[in-house]
Parts: sequence; C-alpha cells; structure tokens
Amino acid sequence: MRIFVNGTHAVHAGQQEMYRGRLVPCHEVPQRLDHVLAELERRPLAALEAAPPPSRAVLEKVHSPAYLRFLESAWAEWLALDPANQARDAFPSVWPVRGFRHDREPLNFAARMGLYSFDTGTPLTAGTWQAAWEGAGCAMAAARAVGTGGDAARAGVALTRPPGHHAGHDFFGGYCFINNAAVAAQTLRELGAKRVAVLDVDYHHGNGTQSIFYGRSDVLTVSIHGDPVTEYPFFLGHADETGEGDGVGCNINLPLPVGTGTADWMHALEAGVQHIRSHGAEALVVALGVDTFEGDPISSFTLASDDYLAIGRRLEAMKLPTVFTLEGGYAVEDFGVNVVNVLDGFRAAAVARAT
Ligand code: Q9C
Ligand code: ZN
Repeated sequence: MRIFVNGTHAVHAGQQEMYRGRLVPCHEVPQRLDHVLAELERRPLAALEAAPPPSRAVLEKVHSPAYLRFLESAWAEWLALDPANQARDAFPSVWPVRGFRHDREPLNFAARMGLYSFDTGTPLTAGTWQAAWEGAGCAMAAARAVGTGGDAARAGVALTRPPGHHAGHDFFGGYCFINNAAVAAQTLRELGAKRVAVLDVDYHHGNGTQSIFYGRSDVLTVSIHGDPVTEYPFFLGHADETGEGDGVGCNINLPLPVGTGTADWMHALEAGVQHIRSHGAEALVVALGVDTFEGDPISSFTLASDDYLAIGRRLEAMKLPTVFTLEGGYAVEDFGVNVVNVLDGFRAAAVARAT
C-alpha cells in the first residue's frame, strides 16, 4: 500500500456554507483529514508520502482548460473586486439554468462563478486552488503507484481534501473542485489500463464522475448512494442513467432509500462489484466517502465503524490495482477510524491471501 498525503490540504478552509437561508459552519473542514492522519499514527499502514504536482495535460482530459483557468485565478479576481474580500469566502449567486447560454464566458466574476458551479454549499477560498491542485497530484501519484496489470490487489491512496466526486468537467459543487477519482481513472488509462472502473461508495451520488465519463466505454462508473428523489445532489443519480453514445451500459447507479442499513448496503456493493467484473476492468478507483456512517450529521444510512473493515476486505477480493480517493464523511471525530478501517480491511485481506 502506498499512501500520498496532500500536505497543503488545510489551506482550503471554508468558513461557512449556505443552508436553509443562513450561513452555517462548513462540514468539510481540515480537521477531517487530520483525524485520518492521527489514526494512521496509531495504526500505521504505510509510510506517508508527498506527491509531485499533477500533469496539466491529464487534468485537461478531465476538466475543461477554461474551468481550470477560472479556478486558478478566481481568488485573485475576488480580491480585485474589493480588498476586504480577503476575509470572506466567495460564493456564486446567479446560474445559467435551462434556456441560458453556456457557450459565452461572461467577463463578470459573479457570472463566471455561476457558470462554473451548481450550489451554494461550496465556498471558494484563498487556498482552494492550491489544495485542489496538490490533491490532484496525490490522485495521480496513487494511480502511478499501483499501475496496471497483474491479478493481485494492491492499493494507492490519495489522502486529500477538498473531495472531488461532485466536480464535473467544468463545474464545482458539493464541496468539490477537481475530480480526484476521475483524475486517477484517467491516469490509469494513460498508463495502459484498457478498462477502468470507478466505484463510488460515498453517501451522495458521484454526479461529477458520472458526467465526465458518461459518453465513454473505457471507464465504467458505478455509484451507490442515497436516492436522489430525496438526497443531494438531487438532479442526477437515478437507476435509469446508464450512459450515452459509446458509453451506453457503462454507468451504473444503485440508489438506496433513506435509512438504508448495513445488509442492504452490502447487497448493493455486491451488485456493483459484479458489474465491474462484467465490464472487465483492469484497475479500480474507489471514491471513498464514509458519510454512510450512522453518526454522519448530513446523511441517513446506518453503517457502523466495523462495517468499513468488511468493505475494505470485499474490495481487496476484487484483486485489482486499486486507487482510493478521499470523498465525504462529516462525523469528524469518527472519520479517521472509518477511513482507516477500509484501508486496514483491504491490507489485512491482502496479507491473509499472501500467507
Ligand atoms: N444540509 C460530499 O460528500 N450539502 N459532498 C448538503 C446538508 C451538500 C456532500 C446539505 C453535501 C455535499 C463530497
Ligand atoms: Zn458525500
């Protein structure tokens, strides 16, 4: 197992997100990743490595160059509007919904914030670009560390935040800016894997990852999540979304009802695993959110901490080179144990297989 840590993750620290008409403290906070690192000190799984910067060329196969330019310059533009903005996070306030044009990038900053986003829960901060950029480097390094081929499970882990799976080709949202799981999948393709699968176990549908690969047959996207009829991100994630064009049959959504418990969730995982096997994937990316935890403050599934050990073991049994990217999970105190349980379950199963 190789573990890459985004050493600058904490420079992305949103203050507040919009919720029910007020600004409330952000759920996606730096302490989340600090708890993972603290748990890894108690239970070391591998040396913690820094990653080199990402390849812009690979990033531009996942996100549009215009979107990346926007993210990179957004904070400077926000400050140019008013130096006092240094103390305030940037939020979008206007969006081009149905019938508006998306093909003309406005000059106005607020308009571009709206063009490139889909919610008011995702503050853009002074450190957002740096943290997201270095996080993409972690995702690429984790993919390079596992490579492709062979029939043994091995793992590369990108311990980073902000998370990524809600970020699409040219939009941020859901606390996500650069889609690290998509970056890892694309990197595995560049390394020669003919078919790659992304398995998204976060509580929320991986809308960004789905949309990035929706027309492609080389990357199967599978997501297990709260049913979008009631759960964020609401406007994508239904079971009848199966891909388009070359990608027909290469997107699998497994929505589950509010309150789903361990047995039903593990049943969905088994279905997802079988789809990945049928697709013939040579490498796996796991978008690892643990907001399925019973104690999560914004989610409704009831998985227990020990269940994450079993999930790790089941993933190892797929015997694929596996990249983990870090997604949601907002029971901050339990986040470290739950994430490390998945990785430890995977590691222990691999050791048991080898002996
Ligand atoms: N009151 C991830 O897990 N807002 N993103 C929910 C709850 C958005 C979650 C509002 C949740 C986004 C990576
Ligand atoms: Zn989530």
